[in-house]
Amino acid sequence: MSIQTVTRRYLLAALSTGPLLTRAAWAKAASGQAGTDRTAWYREAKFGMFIHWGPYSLASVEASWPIMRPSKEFPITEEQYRSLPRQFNPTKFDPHAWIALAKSAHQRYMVFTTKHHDGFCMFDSAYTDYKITNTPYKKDIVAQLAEACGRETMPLGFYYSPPDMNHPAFRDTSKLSSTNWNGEPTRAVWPTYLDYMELQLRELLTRYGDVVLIWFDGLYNQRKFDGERMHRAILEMQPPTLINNRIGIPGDFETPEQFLPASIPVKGKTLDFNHKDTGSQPNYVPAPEEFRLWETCMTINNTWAYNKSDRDFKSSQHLIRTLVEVASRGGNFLLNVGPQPDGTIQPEFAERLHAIGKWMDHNSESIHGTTYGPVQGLPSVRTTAKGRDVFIHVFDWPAAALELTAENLPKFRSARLLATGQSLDFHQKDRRLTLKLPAQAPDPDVSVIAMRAAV
Ligand code: FHN
Repeated sequence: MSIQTVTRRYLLAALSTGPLLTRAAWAKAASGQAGTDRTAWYREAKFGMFIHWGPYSLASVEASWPIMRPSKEFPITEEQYRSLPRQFNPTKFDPHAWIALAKSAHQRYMVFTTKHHDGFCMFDSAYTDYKITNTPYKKDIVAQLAEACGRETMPLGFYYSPPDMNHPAFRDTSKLSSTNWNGEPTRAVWPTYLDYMELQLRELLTRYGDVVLIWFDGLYNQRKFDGERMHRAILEMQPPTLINNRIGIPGDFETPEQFLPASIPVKGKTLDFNHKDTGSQPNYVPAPEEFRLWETCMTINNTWAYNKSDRDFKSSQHLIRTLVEVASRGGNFLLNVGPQPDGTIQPEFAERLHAIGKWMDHNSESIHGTTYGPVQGLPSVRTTAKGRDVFIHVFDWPAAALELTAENLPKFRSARLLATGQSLDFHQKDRRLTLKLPAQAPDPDVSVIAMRAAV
């Protein structure tokens, strides 16, 4: 499939929920010129759904870690964990329901766990018996999800774990995973495992339609997985496919996990995926060419997989404000759901996604297709930018007027409340902008003011 066609499909996906690209950008993309900018669809999408699902969901335990690092939190033996596929039969799995929920939240791409660290394949791989088609369910989950996403123009990416507790060339499987879960690359059989990885990536990129991104999760000492080889294989099959930074080479985007980088990521500065970024320059606004694409992934409670005991759900307001925080620093937000064993998504997750969607129904213009805003580091205001628009996101509504002082504010010619369209009076002198506001905040979670620059 040509890059132009692929680009058009992603753009159709974007247009499936309203006019999103400027006319010029659409013309450029539709002409295929944007095909040379592989990340255009991703920077437009901004908000995606992560999905962690597998037989582990039956036991309400985290994916894979209970056998890698046994803990009292998830008391299950490796034998019990590995027996779960024999009971896995998600008869209520409906990919269209997942897509509908993602679209209701204005999530514009999905990333699904095709194989987590445990090595269990949610697709019908020819290279292992440890897979979904060898369960009572018998059918290929990835195939059904890919078919539904293709039908509903929902861009679909694949999470793929290089660590694989099941493969005897990744580790000596005569021992418990807890003894060698980081893999044993010095064993003579290690190259066989790299061949296995490449073969499975070729399956994933030739059998299931357009794959918008590969989300590797290499954990530690990632260089052992020969990222260059895996990148070559992926891009040989689907050149537009984006690749993250978790197989030992930078790839297309950074992946801070469960946290926001304190400053806007810049090229040449790698974010350690699970250690807080100290933020060398917290309020620095980089030039566009300095900016490093990034995406933070987060759970709604604290578990990536389904866990009926984890009732520590983030509030809808917290999640909406996190989406704004991420967008205000130029990032994508990959918000995770862990479906229940039967394939349905628990009401607490659905409820929060619907609440985000309600907010996005009249504020998505300030998120989709935007980048970091010109004003950074203020206590209860965030900004995003798109073309000649600057969107001011107000967390705590002030009594009468909002005053912003910033070095690089453009000269504005108009101001309006995004939710109602109401025009606002404002005064701008030098670096100071003063906006006259109605007493009542238009939105209890985050109210957005759309400023249009003069040029
Ligand atoms: O170990 C995994 C974890 O289960 C989950 O998949 C997250 C998602 O990014 N990644 C790893 C932890 O960093």
